[in-house]
Amino acid sequence: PAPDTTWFTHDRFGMFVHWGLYSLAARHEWVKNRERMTDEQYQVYFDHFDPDRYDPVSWVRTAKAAGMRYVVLTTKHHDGFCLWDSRLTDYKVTRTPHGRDLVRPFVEACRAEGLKVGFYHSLIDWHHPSFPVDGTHPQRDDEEFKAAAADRDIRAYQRYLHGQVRELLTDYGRVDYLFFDFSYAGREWWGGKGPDDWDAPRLLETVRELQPHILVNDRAGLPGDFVTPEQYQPSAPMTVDGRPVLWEACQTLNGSWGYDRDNLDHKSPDLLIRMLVDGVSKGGNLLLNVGPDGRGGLDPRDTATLAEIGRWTDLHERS
Ligand code: FUL
Repeated sequence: PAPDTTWFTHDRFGMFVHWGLYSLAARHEWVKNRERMTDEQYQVYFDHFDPDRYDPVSWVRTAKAAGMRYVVLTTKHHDGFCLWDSRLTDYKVTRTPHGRDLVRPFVEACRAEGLKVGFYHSLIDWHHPSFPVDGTHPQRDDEEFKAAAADRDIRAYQRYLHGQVRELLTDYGRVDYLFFDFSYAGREWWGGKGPDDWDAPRLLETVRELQPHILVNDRAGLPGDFVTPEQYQPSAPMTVDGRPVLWEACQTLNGSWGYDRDNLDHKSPDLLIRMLVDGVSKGGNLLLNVGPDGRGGLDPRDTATLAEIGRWTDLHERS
């Protein structure tokens, strides 16, 4: 068995879902970093996490009606909060008031509707006690915090990261797609973490061993099955070292990935359809993001846009 790219180049259009504790703050998924929040300050979102409107079937049906054929959910974003019942941490949904795994019903909803299952998983972790403080970390300017964190050992974090990826790719049946996020070797002011820090070769080996058909992106810092331009549309088919590669542009609806209540910078359905068509004409996919709110509901502005896109794909799509 080898990575299965046939569905990916056929389906072309997927839904990205950024959802987690930051959705309660309702002002961008990097809120903990941007506002330099401490764990204690951020805890309020954990203590109140109880998404009573979580209905993954309706998410998936919304995606399907828009013409999307795969859905990618943030199992863990940079804040470290886990949407599944990981055995390796208490910083997870099953310890919040909600008390239930969110990943399983999501996977089941995708399967029931015939859509492919994707996981986004953050390599960066602002909560784990062994994750060395770098330029992305909310406490990057807190000298006392940094001194106390000086002996953090990334190898301990690696074990956690690899163990969690193993859980996700063992406990939920077939997973079609994995989006790691992210390496930034070379960007010194962010700390320059790269593939060595994640032990990326072994990580990718584990992924392929557990899910031989899976497609993995390039953001563990090693070549993957596809490349991931973020918030821009390439002007030509993409290549790496002169060779054509599969690519997928990920795009927001309003510039924020996580629910951002007061951000009104929405792209029009017309623009989004043009981006989809232009990307496909250059051999690429479009992964279009929604950020459900803290209660799990989709923003009506987003569902209206997706419905509009669906009217277009209904007319123009062929199987
Ligand atoms: C970025 C992340 O830092 C953003 O929060 C978002 O998840 C985007 C898709 O990838 O690198």
